Amino acid sequence: MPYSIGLIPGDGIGTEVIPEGVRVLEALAAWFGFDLQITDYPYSCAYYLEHGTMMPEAAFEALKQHDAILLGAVGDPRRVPDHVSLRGLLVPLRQRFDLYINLRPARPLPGLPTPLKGNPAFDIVFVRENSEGEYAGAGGRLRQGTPDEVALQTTVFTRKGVERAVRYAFDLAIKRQKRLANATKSNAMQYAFVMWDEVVAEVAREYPDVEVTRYHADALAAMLVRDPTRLDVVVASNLIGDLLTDLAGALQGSLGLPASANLNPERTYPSLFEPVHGSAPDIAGQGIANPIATYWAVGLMLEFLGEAAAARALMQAVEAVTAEGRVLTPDLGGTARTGEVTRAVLEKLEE
Ligand code: GGG
Repeated sequence: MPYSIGLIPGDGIGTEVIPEGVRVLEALAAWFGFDLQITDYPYSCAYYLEHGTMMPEAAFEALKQHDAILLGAVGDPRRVPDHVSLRGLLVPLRQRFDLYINLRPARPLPGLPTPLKGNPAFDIVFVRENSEGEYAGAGGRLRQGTPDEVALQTTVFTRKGVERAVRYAFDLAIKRQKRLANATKSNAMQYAFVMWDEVVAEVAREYPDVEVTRYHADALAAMLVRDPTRLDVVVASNLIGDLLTDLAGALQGSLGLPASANLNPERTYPSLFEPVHGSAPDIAGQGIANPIATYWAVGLMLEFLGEAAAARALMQAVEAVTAEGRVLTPDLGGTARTGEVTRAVLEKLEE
């Protein structure tokens, strides 16, 4: 049976990097002997401007039929407010398909300089709760546009929602260095994060071999910059995970590198894979977007689909290209164009 993949290139550089991801995916399918059935979806800000919605209700039913979804980027802030585009596409997909784990590996790639002194070899996986928390969408605005305006945005943690994310993080930590960092802000937010910390402490009793450290998220951000090698698996809420993983991406050397897997571990729904970066309107249309985050997203997708050998081969080829340092896009100090990086990776795959 072919793997059925739904593609949502989205906006800006999403439309430039997703075709590159498909090129490497198709090459890997030929080399590793699996079949693909790829369906393209137009959901984006351009679709919104034409139809008044980022994606129609029927799209959920159509996308549900796929084994996995590969998404580029969402956002065209000059034409559509960012909260309309993000909350009209990516966030509802995460919530409707119960993609409650957002998994983001962060490690520097060979040969690429990082902003950190001595280029330390950190290797972290972030587990971000992806279905509720600060992005639950609960809240409202009162007396809008008046001097007495009030805006409320409520963090929603359910015990079940926190526990399943935390348990996933422990299961991952036990397979790695057995160290789990729990990032909250429970000194300032005495309800939601205190319950989160309690759940972590309860689940920890089932994993006596995992060393758990509780951090305030601001202190963890400082530690990420000072000495990221001390971290192994980090578990965090939706907002805190979003912020920490962009910081970690910058520490890798460019936001053009990291990818994330939005997982429904039970496989009731298709999981969704994406580069961490956004639509980058400042460089869109120039053909210089870094496609590595998209290759990495393809690698995470292949691993999830059970094609671990293909995923490994892809990342080895990417790392061989970065180690040589000849074919790099401008965000990494090079002059290569997006398609040239794909050609270099395909050449490495052929070697
Ligand atoms: N690659 C998808 C994308 O456009 N991400 C931009 C973004 O703002 N993401 C926020 C999030 O991951 O919650």
